[in-house]
Amino acid sequence: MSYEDWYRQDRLPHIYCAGCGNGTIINCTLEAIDEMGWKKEETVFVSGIGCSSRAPGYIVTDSLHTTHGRALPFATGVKMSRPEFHVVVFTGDGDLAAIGGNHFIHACRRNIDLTVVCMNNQIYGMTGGQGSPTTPLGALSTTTPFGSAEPAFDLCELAIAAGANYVSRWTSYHVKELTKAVKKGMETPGLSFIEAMVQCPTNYGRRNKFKQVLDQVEYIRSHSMMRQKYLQLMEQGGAVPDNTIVVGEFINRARPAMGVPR
Ligand SMILES: Cc1ncc(C[n+]2csc(CCOP(=O)(O)OP(=O)(O)O)c2C)c(N)n1
Repeated sequence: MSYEDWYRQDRLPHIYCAGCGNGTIINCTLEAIDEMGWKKEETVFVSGIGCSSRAPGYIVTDSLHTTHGRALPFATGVKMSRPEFHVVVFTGDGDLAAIGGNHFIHACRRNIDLTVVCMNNQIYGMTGGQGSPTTPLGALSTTTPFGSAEPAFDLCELAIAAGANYVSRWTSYHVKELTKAVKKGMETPGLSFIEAMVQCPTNYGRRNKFKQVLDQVEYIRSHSMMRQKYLQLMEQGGAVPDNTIVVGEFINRARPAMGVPR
């Protein structure tokens, strides 16, 4: 596929910092859409506010760049009024799980037929690096200058508990796996949640002693553990290293969904 066909050339250059992982996630999502054979005029992107939420503005389809935390209510409106449309939500960890947390659990509960891609950089990127609900224990941010004292939300487990039909987590390192997961999410009726861990060199990396972009990508890679292996270890009563990123498919089920085209 040609990415040029999907990007609004007149909106370039984009706002992302050098080394940002968001572009990788957007490309993987567009690749999955291309493999699905979705037409541009049938596909709508919806986002909230944040660096990650800027993504729809660079794509040629119709899109909604909405208010902070409200991507899912807007996406719900689009899907319920036009179920034949394919609706993809781009969001960030702050947008989805802090100000938008309530909307997230209820969209999963209703199991609305949406594909939700969360670029989790573990920080508020756009506003200069405040801690978010996914900032790891001990991590530095402008609001946690001595290291975050709070445990981080596990967004995938949250989506499962709330009722989403498809849930997986990958990272900006796992390009092929992530593309496949997004596609599988698109194929699954109901709410599909795909969490993509991304590096944020400017606001997370610099503060947390990743001197180079690649250092952070390598950290993400080396801390990733397949879910099967993780579950096995847990069953045996074993321990996993701190800040392990559990990756893979978490659930693929067929709870009754809303907004599925007849
Ligand atoms: C109602 C409201 N509160 C606060 C803000 C300020 N604000 C803009 S983006 C953002 C955080 C975004 O974080 P995240 O969703 O993780 O996205 P990122 O920029 O890291 O991709 C905040 C708090 C806002 N725009 N609107």
